[in-house]
Amino acid sequence: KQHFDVIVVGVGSMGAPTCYNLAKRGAKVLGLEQYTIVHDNGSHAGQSRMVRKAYFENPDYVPLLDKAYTLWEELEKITDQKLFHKTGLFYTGPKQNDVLEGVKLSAQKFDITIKRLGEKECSKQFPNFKLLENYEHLFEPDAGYVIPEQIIALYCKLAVDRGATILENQWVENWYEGDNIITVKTKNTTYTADKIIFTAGGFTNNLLPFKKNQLVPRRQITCWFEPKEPALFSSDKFPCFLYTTPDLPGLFYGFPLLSTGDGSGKMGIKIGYHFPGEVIDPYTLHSFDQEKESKLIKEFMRDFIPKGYKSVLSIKSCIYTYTEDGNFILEKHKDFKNVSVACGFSGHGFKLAPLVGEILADLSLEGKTDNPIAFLSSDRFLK
Ligand code: PYC
Repeated sequence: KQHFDVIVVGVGSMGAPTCYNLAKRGAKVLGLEQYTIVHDNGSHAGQSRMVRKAYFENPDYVPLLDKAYTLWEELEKITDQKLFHKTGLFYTGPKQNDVLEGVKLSAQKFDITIKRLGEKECSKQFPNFKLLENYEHLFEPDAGYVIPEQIIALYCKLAVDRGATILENQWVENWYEGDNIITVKTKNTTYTADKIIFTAGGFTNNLLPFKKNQLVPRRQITCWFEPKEPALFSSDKFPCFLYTTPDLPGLFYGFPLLSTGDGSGKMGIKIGYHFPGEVIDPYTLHSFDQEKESKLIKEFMRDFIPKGYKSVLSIKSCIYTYTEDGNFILEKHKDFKNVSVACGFSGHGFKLAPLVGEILADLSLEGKTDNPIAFLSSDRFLK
C-alpha cells in the first residue's frame, strides 16, 4: 500500500492547483485523474475562460476574485509566462437587466472600474456587434481570459516539481473513511492517505453522496466560427463579451480570435450560450445532435455578430455542473472528517482556480481558511 498525506481525486481545473498548493506546503500528495492531464471529457477544454471581477452573480465573490487576480499575476511570475490576456469585457443588454445591474452593483461596492458606453462610442469601439435600442453597454477594462489547458498543465508541472505524484487513467472504483485513514481503490491499486480532496467536477456525484438536484451535470455547447474578416476579430479589436438578447434568458458569450486548439492550426471565435443545457450522465457528454444543439448559437451569430460568421469550424461540448443556486460548493465535508470538496462551479469557476487550490490546501491541512467562503457552504441547502 502506498500512503500519502493527501489524495486529490480529479486533476483538472481545481485539482491541478490544489496538488500544487499542497506540494508547495510540503505535503506528500497523490493526484488521481481518470483521463489524461488535460482532456475534453470534463469542464476545462475549449482554450479560453473569462476572468472578470465586477461579478453580476453575487458581490460576495469579489473579495475572492481580488485574491485570484493577484494569484494569476503570481503564477505568471513563477512560470515566466504570459497567462492572463487582458482584452476587456463588453457587456450589452436591456436596461435594468439583472446582469448589468449586478455588474454595476459589484463595481460600485468594490470600486471596480466599469465604463458606461454611449451608443456612438460603442459602435466606434466595437463595430462588430449589432447594438439594440434601449440597451445599456458597459465595458470592464481589467477583464480578459486565460487558457485552461495551459494553466492545468503548468500547475501539474509545478506540483510534480515540488514532489507531488500525479497519475493519469486512474478511475477511482471505491473509497472509504476509516479511523483517521482514507482508503482509495483504483482498478489495480489501493492507496491510503490522511486526507482526501474531491475535485471531480461533473463526476462528483459518482464519488460523494449529494442530494438529488444539489449537483446536476449538464451539457454545454460551444461553437467555433471562422469570421468573414478575421482582422476585425483579433484580441486588440474584439474583446470578450457577454450579450443578453431580447428574447432569451441567459447570456451569449464569446472570445476574440484564438487557436481552436485541435491541432488543425485554425483560428476561430468561440461562442457559447451561458444557460443550463441538457441534464446528462457525464460519461455521455459527446453524444448529441450537433445540428440541433448548435442552432441557437448560430442564430445569435447571424443576428448579432454577422461579420463573425463565415463558417462553423467546430462544435464542442463540455460539462457545467450546476448547484440549485448557481453558486459553488467549497467546504470541508459535513459528514466525513477528513474530506474536503470543491464542486458545482455552475459554469463560472475557472477564473478562481488558483484561489480554490489555496483554499482546499487550507481546509485539508489546517482544517480552516481565512478566505470568506461561508456563502459557498452546502449548509445553505439545509435552510
Ligand atoms: O464565468 O465568466 C464566466 C463565463 C462566461 C461565460 C461562461 N462562463
